[in-house]
Amino acid sequence: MKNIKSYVSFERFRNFILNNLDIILFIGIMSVKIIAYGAQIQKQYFSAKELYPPVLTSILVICGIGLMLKKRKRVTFLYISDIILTILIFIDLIYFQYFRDITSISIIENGLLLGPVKSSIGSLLKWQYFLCFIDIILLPHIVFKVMPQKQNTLRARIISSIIVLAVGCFGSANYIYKLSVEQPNLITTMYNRIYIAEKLGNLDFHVLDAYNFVYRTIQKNTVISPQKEDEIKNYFQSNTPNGTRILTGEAKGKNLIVIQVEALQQFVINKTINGEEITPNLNVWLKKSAYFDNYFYQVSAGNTSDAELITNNSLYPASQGAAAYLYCGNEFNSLPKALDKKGYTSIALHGYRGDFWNRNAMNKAEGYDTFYSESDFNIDEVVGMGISDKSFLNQSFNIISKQKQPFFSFLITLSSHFPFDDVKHYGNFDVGEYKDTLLGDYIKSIHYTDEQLGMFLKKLDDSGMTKNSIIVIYGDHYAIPKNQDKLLYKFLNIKNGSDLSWMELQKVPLIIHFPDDKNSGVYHNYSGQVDLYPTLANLYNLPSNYLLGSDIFNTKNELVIFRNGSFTDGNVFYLSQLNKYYDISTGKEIKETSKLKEKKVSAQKELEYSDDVLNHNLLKKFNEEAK
Ligand code: GP9
Ligand code: MN
Repeated sequence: MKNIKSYVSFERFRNFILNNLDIILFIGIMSVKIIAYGAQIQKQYFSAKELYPPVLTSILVICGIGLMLKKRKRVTFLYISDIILTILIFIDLIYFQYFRDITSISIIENGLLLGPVKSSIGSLLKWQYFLCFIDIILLPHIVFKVMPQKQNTLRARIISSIIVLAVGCFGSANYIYKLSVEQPNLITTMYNRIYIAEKLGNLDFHVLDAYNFVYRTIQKNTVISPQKEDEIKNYFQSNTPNGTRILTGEAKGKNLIVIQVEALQQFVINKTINGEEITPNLNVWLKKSAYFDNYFYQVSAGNTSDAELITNNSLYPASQGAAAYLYCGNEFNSLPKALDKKGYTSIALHGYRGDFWNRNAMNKAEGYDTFYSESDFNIDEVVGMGISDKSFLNQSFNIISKQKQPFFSFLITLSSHFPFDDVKHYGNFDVGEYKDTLLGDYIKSIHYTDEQLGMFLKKLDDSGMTKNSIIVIYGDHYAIPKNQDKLLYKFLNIKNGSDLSWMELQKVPLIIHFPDDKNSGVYHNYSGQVDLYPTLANLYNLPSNYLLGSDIFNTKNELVIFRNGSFTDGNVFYLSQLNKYYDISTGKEIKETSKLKEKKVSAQKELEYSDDVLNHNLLKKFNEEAK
């Protein structure tokens, strides 16, 4: 009894606290700082109870490393860690004030951190932020003086370190895993950085960011031989059209207005439900336009941002992660840059956060003169994820009509974003038996967007802008996920839906409108997003020497290649996940022929070249060599 008493005695407790004062203070202080940062960035939705567990486990990892060291070294290690992390939190706080985003290595790499912030740093500082440095001043006076110098044995150090490290590492891994299940692709693509910091704390965010940076650096630093470079250059050359073509220079001097519509799939076009057209406005508009009804989206993990990348550069998205995040430091031969050489000003407009999908950085890298994002719009009406398409398109029209001509404007809509559940704002469109299903909600949302597009197009018409502009409308990617395939097959009356039928449904409409409704008609050739830039390059007479797609007015059924290696030539569909070929007209599987194998290999080659271009920033090299 006496032994137990002395074991839990105050003396022992006091000694334990004193012996581990550095660890205890480090946990306490870092917890307060990281949680305080979380509260700053989340405000309304902040919950310390939710944020604390992942924050604690990440702090424990640092403590676990410290516990391995001898007392004095441990104290110094924790003190230096405190200084580094405090500076990081301080920078994150200031950066957030300005960009509503978190600092990351790619941002520092691209110099985006210092540019605009530097000039207004004074106004971004709040005196409270300096409070986070108080402990750094006070700690040396307390810890070094109070802590006894008695050393723990090596065994005790190793055991305590392993236990704390294990709790920290497994705990952190568990929270990261949970987030990756809740938001697939978030961790690998980092498309919503601030959300990661909100859920895991900024310490974990910076660890993940560093991991992605290392992965990316390794990929970039695999050496590429001069022969391979030449091979890629020759490939581009062979893909550059020569000889006479139709419609060359047809759009010379005309404005270019491109509208990338969120989740606009092909199947809703010219389709009715309960006798009502889903997209009545687009249906009228496409009769006056060149309408491509076999146009596929080619996005990968980067989703919307991939559609932007493919369309603006005629390159494929990254094999892993989001290209907009991974390659924003690259040089691009983008559409805005090519038009700039013809005297165009280019603007990008999107009513959501400028940091989302790294657009602040990517739009700059692609040469847009101005990017109008959420903070430039008056968010006077919200539908779904953010500003309503109605308000966005109205305000965009005002911005566009003030532009000096000729201009290129690239608009991205938002209201028809998954999960399409803001039904009360989509209007009263009757979807009958599909009410309260994902498909029914989507149809309602896209009907709403169609109405807004109709009004926008009318404004362009009334203002006379259609007379001197090329107007391009296309969908960015799918709306209906694979787990809803049965419902979609039922709606479209597809019996025995197969992998092939699903792939055939991954089309988005492409509508190109010319002044005076020229070149209108339905074009059935198979094509994809990678082909839009080469098509516009021909219309505007722009160089097209480093583009991977082809001009769809002048080619027929070139290979449409998907990121996973699947492809189609309009007759046959190769599905890489099954390694099988299908005849599109019969739906039957067919045997691989040497011709088909050749196509399969060339699809893989094209993807590989695109990866090489991005990983090794080859366009910069090619451009320099061409000077
Ligand atoms: C947000 C919007 C949505 O800015 O572009 O992106 P998504 O989730 O569709 O990739
Ligand atoms: Mn999208």
